[in-house]
Amino acid sequence: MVKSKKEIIHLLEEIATYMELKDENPFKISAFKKAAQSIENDQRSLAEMDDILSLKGIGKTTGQIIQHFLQTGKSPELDQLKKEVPAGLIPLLDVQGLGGKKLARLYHELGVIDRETLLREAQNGHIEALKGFGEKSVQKIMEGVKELGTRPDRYPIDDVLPVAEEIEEYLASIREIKQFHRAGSLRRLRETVRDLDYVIEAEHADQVRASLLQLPLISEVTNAGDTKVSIEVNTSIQIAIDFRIVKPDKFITALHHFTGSKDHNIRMRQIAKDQGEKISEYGVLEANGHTLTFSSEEAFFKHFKLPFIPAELRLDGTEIEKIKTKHDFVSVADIRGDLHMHTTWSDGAYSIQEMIEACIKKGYEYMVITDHGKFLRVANGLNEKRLLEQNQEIKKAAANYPEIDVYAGVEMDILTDATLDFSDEVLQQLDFVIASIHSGFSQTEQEIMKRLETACSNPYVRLIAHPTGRIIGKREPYKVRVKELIKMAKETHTALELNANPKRLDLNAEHLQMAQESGVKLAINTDAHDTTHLDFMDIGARVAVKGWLSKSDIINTMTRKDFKQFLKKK
Ligand code: DGT
Ligand code: CA
Ligand code: CA
Ligand code: ZN
Repeated sequence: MVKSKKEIIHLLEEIATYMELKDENPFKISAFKKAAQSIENDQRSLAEMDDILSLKGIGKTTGQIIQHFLQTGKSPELDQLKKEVPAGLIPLLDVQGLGGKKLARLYHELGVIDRETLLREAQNGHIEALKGFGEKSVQKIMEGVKELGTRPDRYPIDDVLPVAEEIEEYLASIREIKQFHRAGSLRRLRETVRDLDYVIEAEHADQVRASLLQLPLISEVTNAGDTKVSIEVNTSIQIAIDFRIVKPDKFITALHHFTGSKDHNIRMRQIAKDQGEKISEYGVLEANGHTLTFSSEEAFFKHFKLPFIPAELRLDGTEIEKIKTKHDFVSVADIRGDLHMHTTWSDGAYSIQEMIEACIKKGYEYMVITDHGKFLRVANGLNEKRLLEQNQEIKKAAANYPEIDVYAGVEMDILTDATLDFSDEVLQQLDFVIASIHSGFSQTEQEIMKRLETACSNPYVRLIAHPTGRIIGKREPYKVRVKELIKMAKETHTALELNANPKRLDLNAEHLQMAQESGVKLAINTDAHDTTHLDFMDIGARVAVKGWLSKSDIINTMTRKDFKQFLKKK
């Protein structure tokens, strides 16, 4: 059923796009865009909006469509539109530089209906000859088309996680499986993953194999051996999966082997060799010909006089030396609050109350609400008046929840001219100010660093959010010299954010280590735009382990009292 405003907004926008492709009356199209905008701009969540149809900006037609969608979760209007527009056009909407309007013109004026016809019209010069399209934009479109639909070699982890969850749900339903575990790069939480690996414990491999081959998503079976099943699935992405089915006593050594990394394994084997032993996926072969097996990875590492090495750290083998001196890592259980989240006041899907209740459910002792500031108009950013109004609302709501400290903050933009979106006079009224960059991604290193410097040196800015701006596999970071940013952060007592959203994960392992070595504090935040996003904290904490971080490096592990104290002064 329809649970959030986002779904309605998406429906309205999708209808508008299809209407654009159909070259419908611009007034009709803009009615749908306006309706979407007015829902977006309302600061209540769907559950709190009993009068959604009477919102200004929602007319008779849009109102009926919304009402039907709310009641049934369906939209016959959209279904009809989909039938009227060539199916091959839709994937082209994802091409960089092509929106609904431009694509509509190519469709109507040149007969573009799919990838092939688009390429044809680009090559024969017809697109370039159209008004509003130049040589440059044709070039950009061609590049975008080439990227489209080609199966990448590696997938960003965020694309892979939902597939893994789907697979795991299936594995959990196979009765003959005693236990299973993620292995390979997914278990190590590499930023990109080539294929998924699972180690499965079972007495009878053939029964498990038969069940695996019945997985509904399979597009190809590449191997159905005795103990190894390899398939390819076709779901949100097309990706290969290796399953290893092993007997109970071999589970741990197989898990270690297939977790890798390859270089970690090579180094472990060297260590075994030095003590006259041999590691394989089946166990540890002692000099006397006896094979040892283990009941846990802890026991496995202990056999080599090593502390447990978290999978996230199994990298190039050097971790095996390093772990001997440093092995207390932050874990998600140490996190006592989330310091970056959005509500319906800007572009979040849930209200202040709903976010508070969701944070209480997570067991947090404190939280900061940080909606966007006015610069970010696309996200319905708050101007001074609304920001201070929200501040009051947050305080009012907070009074009803003694179990958690709810602080009022803001995610303020650092503008392209290296000024800030709000004056100090406004900022000083807030509990916690986050600054971040959402614009001018193509600026020079010098310009970017100047902006970050302004933010760090501001007496009210406590944290730089998503400090590199990258989207894994999709958008390069802006030109930030992280080392220099760390230095600025140190000098100005500004914290840096490990953004836990698996699309972002700003600050990689190397950056985190640099920050730790310089004594810069970090915050692991989810930047939640939805209550379910609060769960990103698990991934965030695991990325922190990749950076060898301890509890004391992270500000949101502070006790409730210490955090309150911390807020008083930069
Ligand atoms: P990926 O799939 O490229 O994202 O990265 P991985 O690490 O998941 O690589 P994958 O799937 O080829 O193999 C899974 C693990 O199995 C790997 O991390 C270590 C182990 N492994 C596979 N092949 C070899 C090998 O030739 N030598 C050693 N030592 N280990 C291997
Ligand atoms: Ca793999
Ligand atoms: Ca593999
Ligand atoms: Zn944010």
